[in-house]
Amino acid sequence: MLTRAPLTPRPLSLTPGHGELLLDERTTVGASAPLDGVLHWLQSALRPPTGLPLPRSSAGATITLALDEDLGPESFRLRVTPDGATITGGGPAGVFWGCQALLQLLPPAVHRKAPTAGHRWAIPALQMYDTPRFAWRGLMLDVARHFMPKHDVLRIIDLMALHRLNTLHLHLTDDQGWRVEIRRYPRLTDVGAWRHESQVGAVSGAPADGRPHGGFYTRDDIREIVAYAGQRFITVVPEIETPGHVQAALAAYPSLGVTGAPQQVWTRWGVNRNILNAEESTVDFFTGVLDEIMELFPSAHIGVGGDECPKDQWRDDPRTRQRMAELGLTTEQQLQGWFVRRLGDHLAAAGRRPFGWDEILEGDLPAGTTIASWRGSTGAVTAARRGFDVVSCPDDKVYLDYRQSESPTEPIPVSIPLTLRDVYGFDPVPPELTAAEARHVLGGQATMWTEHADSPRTVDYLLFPRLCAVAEALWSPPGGDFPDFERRLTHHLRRLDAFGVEYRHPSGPRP
Ligand code: TNX
Repeated sequence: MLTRAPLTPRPLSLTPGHGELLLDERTTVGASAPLDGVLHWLQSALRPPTGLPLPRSSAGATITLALDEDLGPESFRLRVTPDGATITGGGPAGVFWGCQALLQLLPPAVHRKAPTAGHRWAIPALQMYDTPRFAWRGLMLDVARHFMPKHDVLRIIDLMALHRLNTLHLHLTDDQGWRVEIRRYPRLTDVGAWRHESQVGAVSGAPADGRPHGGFYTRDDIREIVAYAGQRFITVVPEIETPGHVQAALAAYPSLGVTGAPQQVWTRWGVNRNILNAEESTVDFFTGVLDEIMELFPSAHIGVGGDECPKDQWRDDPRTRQRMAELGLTTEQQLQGWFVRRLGDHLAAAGRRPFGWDEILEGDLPAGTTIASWRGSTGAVTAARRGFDVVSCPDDKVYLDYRQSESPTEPIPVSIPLTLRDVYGFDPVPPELTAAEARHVLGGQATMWTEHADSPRTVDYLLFPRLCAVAEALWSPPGGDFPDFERRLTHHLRRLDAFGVEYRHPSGPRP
């Protein structure tokens, strides 16, 4: 019976029972008040595909949601008998993840948006207990290189929920675009959100169509994304890149740059030499941006970027050299450290935690900073040993913009191959860490850079099914067995089919 509905991610403990629970016209749902939101979500998920009314009942409901504070906040117990189902979580998030497990026990058609023919809405009897290995189970989405319309971001959030991922790191700004409205600096989006395509298609093969590319999220778009994610127990962590990867901001406000020269939103990919100047006025500008960002995003963490910042312009600029002398700094690395520290202190003073790529370890950092470790695991090791929390996203394991096979016909052949099996082998904790150091590893995240993913369809192709493997690496205990994962995936792909995901088929790209 269980092989009919194998779960992804792999459950910690599951004991099959006898018989099944059949959902029908008489099925009711119930929960206590703190779980109203989860209950509404469950009704809104089950009603469209089943066509069942699923009314709320105050006592003796068929499906009951409950809390038990002895469990961890994201942990849950699921008990299904022919008479009913109970999902008990340590907190509302645990109940919600239990609901996701329940959905996976139903036929894949439960992921459709309207009723289709001939489904028995049966759930196999069982007892299950599950708890996530990591608190940060993330996906980083680069909406700067190619803008992702809000509707598609909401869809990605639903797909994250299905895989019990709980953190969406939005890379909102880069050389090629600024994607969030900032009221006090309207040119950031009036100018910085639009570019003329020139290098598009260099790898993906898509022809540039000559139209400007762009878009951005208004403040209400962001509020909607944050609230929609919140209803699914997903935290949205924003990132504003500094002091490199800023050409879109320089196009809007050239005086933020070292040279002050007019710029266009960048139309190439790669590492850009144009970086921010280290003036007090630039710190003020970005603390102002971060103030508006903090108004919109309630997340504990706020990203300040920090990766790939070539220091040539600082080295060659007499004013910057003078500034360094005033600040008593001798290297450009220290100057980057000074800049990141100023923004980090501003965030910390507001009760938030700075979050940046592992390059920021080259400078002095406020306590409570969290590091996204991307250059292999060296950043994770250094950060954990220095007492900083870490989110592991090593490029050789979870960079889902990288090509999915060695095949010469593999579409979007970026960088080194990262096969499903490679990704499945991801462990966020580098083996050289002691148990005490490893406690700094909050978890991990897949990264979806979009230089060569110019549409949501291409993002689907690159994310799936590799994101399913990442999700399991972040939720389930270590030591998963790839052939077992592949077997479960065969079934899981039917869920993705019903959902409408254009994944890469594990046997290879289809003709
Ligand atoms: C490096 S990873 C970058 C990104 C690129 C990515 C492409 C990181 C922090 N910086 O700007 O999009 O490589 O794979």
